[in-house]
Amino acid sequence: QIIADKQEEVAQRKSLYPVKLLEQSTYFTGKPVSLKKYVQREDKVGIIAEFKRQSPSKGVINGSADIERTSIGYMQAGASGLSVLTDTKYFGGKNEDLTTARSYNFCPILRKDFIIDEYQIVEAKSIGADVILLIAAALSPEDIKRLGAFAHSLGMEVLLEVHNEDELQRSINEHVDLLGVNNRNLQTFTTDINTSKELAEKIPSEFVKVSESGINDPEVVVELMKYGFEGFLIGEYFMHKGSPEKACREFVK
Ligand code: IGP
Repeated sequence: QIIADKQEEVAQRKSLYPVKLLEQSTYFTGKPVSLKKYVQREDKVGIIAEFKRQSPSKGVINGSADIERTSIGYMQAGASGLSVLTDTKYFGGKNEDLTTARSYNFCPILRKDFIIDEYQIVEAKSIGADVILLIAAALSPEDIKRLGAFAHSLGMEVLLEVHNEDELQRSINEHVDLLGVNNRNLQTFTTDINTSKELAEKIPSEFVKVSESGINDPEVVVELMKYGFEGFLIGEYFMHKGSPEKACREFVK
């Protein structure tokens, strides 16, 4: 259903904001910042801090959070990058959130959305994103390769998200930069860190490993680093706190 909604949304946006228009954005001609490089910095734990107001599984997490304050706070806390939800229907996000985050921060920004069409990649760049997410569970291997190649042609990086070995084996290709293991089971919405641990050794070493979802303890990050993970995508745990920045700081140091 999410994908059907996206198709409709993309069709509407295409006619409202044609590619020619998006290409005129000053961000469109800019050079993206590398998330790969940022999470691999020696002196910091690679936290990718997510701005998420709500989710289908948890409902409202933080309805009053402010993107300007939160994104600046995350970066001051030492995060390696930002992840900004731009899906409105399921996650209460918007493109303007990402553009606001961009205007206040020099850091890699991941556009967190359900990408199914090249148009959304042009749009991602035009609103100031550096990295796109491709979800193996929602795309064919051919789509992943085609969309990844297109993102690379714009100088952007690609984070491929997988949940299991089958998705991993069939979906990886040379247009992927970071490999994210989502610890959240899409059927039950429960999270299990063992998903990351089990898949770690199956991920070819040329990809930067990222563990996503359900991370709520700095000890877990220390544990996952032993399995070769360099990036940690954390949303809910930070967002449900009064001070997402303070929570983030505890993970970076
Ligand atoms: C963050 P959490 O449990 O820390 O809030 O998870 C992130 O991994 C999660 O928001 C996410 C997501 C997604 C959201 C992972 N993959 C795909 C939307 C679409």
